[in-house]
Amino acid sequence: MKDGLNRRGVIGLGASVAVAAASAGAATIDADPVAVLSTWDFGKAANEAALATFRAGGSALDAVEAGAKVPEADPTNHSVGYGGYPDRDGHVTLDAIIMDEDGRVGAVAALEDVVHAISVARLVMEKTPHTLLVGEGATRFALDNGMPRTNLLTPEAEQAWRDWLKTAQYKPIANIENHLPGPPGSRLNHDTIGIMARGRDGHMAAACTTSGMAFKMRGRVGDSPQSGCGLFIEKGVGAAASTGMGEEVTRIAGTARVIASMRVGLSPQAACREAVEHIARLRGDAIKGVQVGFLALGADGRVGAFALMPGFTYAVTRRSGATEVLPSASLFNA
Ligand code: SD4
Repeated sequence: MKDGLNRRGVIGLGASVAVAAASAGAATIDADPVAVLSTWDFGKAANEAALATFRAGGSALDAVEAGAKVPEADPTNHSVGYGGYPDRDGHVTLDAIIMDEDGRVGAVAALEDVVHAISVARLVMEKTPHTLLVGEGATRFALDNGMPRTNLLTPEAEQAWRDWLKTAQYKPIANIENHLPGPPGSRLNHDTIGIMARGRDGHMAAACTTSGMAFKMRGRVGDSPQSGCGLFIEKGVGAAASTGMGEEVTRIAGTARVIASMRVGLSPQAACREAVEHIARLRGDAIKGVQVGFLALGADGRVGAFALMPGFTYAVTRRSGATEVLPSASLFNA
């Protein structure tokens, strides 16, 4: 086994939480199946919006879009939508993707001046022959389709950027998000939302939206809007999303890997763990202190979650409306 896996050891928390997560997933198969699953504790509010959309007769696509719009509109969430931390030049740029199990995909990257990147991604999916629009073209497309122009840089986010500039010397800094307030992987550091929904008919859709890494280089795009990296879905298999340091996920096409493992029979939990272990083996000391988390929902309703570091949480909402926020198991202690 390469250094990466041994260096800090597999943590005790992992086993108990893994069992909890696995049993949570197993319990969902019968009476009260999982309807919505999303990353982080703030996923709870997103899940509730998604479930309300289901109950109003919306599709799985409608549900994940409605869910993703909740953190996008929240100015206190500094890694999604309005209020997101800007790039190192002071521009808030958004990445988002939406997809369903029938191969429909739409995404935007480096979108500016529009709050609901996920809705622009859906417009890309529904109104263009393309899967991804970036930058100025994405913004122009959004405005042409009636999305309102909004300054996404809140005074609070601008102040955080100005404070960062005082010491950053404008240099790209590896793992910048892990130097923000709060422990690595906490709500302050990694707020990307990946959300997956499964309708009564079993039809699945998924969405992911983020402002990406705080104070990133201008033009940087992470894993989130790239199919098979930040999000992936396959009919009859399930859906997977990632959060954390996008470069580490993109490097291995992380969610495509999780789904590939599930396709050959791994549980969502084992598949998420396998992808995290692969990153650790591949990257060794290069991922020291870095957070990456995978979350997966099987077509049978089972749930899996696994992260490099402690601190990753996820929200599970069942058809009845019962919601739990659970800690993910992790590979390392800290
Ligand atoms: C990215 N994975 O842009 C996203 C954002 C995130 O912690 O989750 N940051 O790399």
